[in-house]
Amino acid sequence: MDLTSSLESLIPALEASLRQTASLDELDEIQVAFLGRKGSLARLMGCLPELPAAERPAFGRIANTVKERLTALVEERRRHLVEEREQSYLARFDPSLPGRAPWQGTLHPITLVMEEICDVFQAMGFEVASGPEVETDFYNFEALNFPPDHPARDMQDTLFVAEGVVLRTHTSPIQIRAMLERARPPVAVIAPGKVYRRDSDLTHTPMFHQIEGLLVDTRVTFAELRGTLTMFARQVFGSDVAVRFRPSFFPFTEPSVEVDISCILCAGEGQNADGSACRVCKGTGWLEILGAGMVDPNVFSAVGYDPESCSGFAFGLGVERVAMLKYGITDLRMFFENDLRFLTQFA
Ligand code: 2NL
Repeated sequence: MDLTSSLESLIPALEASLRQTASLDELDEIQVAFLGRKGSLARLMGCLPELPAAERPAFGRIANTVKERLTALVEERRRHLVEEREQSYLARFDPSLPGRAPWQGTLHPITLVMEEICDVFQAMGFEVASGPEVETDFYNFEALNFPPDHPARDMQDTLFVAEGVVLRTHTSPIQIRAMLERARPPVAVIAPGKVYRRDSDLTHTPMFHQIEGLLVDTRVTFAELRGTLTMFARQVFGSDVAVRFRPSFFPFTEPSVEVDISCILCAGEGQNADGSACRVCKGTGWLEILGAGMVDPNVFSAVGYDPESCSGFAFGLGVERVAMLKYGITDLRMFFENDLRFLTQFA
């Protein structure tokens, strides 16, 4: 067989091969065998120099025509096989099957409790404020009437960023800023946020959440403090809880109180039906939920308010503690382990 016939015979040879090609992988192999750099066509073209010079142009033309034909045959087969693959996929695909619902996250229980508490105070007319987590000594301590040698200012208790710069240890600085932003009372703000302390054990984490509140006007009395915080406690823990106020001390309030509610597990009884001590209140019948007090005159002076003509109350609570009491959670670490089996229960 001469070279030209050999060239032309590639066409029926490829056609025969393609008829037996069932997959795209096989097709790739056949394409290489016929049209590849070392394939049949290339091998025959390699014989060109053996031909007499006069026959070479004609041979070249035929070779090109054969190449085009071979390429067209491969591509036609490829289209067919791709189409077949899609058809078989569609045959297996059931469009009537229900869709897979995308995974949807839930709000963290701390976020939920924080929002709930803010809602209660917003309904009473308080405005939600926020501020930086990195604070200066002035906003975190000095304006709040902490004496220079107060233990909270110690490296032992506070996380320092630089000399005179701290991670806020409470959200009070937000309220100091709120007062400075307003030339005069009234001020009614609620300050939720993350706070930081140099503390880490079973019942303390270096970061936790706090909500503070502040009401300043010309004649705010302790009666407003009692009424406001009693309303708050009943809305968050139930309308039947009893509330009591015990004397306490904070540098930034005078007088200061700690606020307890009757135990939500034993209803203030202090014991279970069988007479054993209640595990939530440890037998006391009371749960501490808040610290509060009348704003110390020195705090008003620090923000340029006249302590003679204005008065106010303030309070602070730990969100993790309130969330634990509200939901009966006994292990603080639950909030920080990010176990979805725990977190998704509060949605
Ligand atoms: C607690 C006690 C409290 C305040 C926070 C406050 C803020 C300003 C002025 C005066 Cl700007 N007081 N905040 C007052 C009393 C208690 O927190 O046990 N927190 C977890």
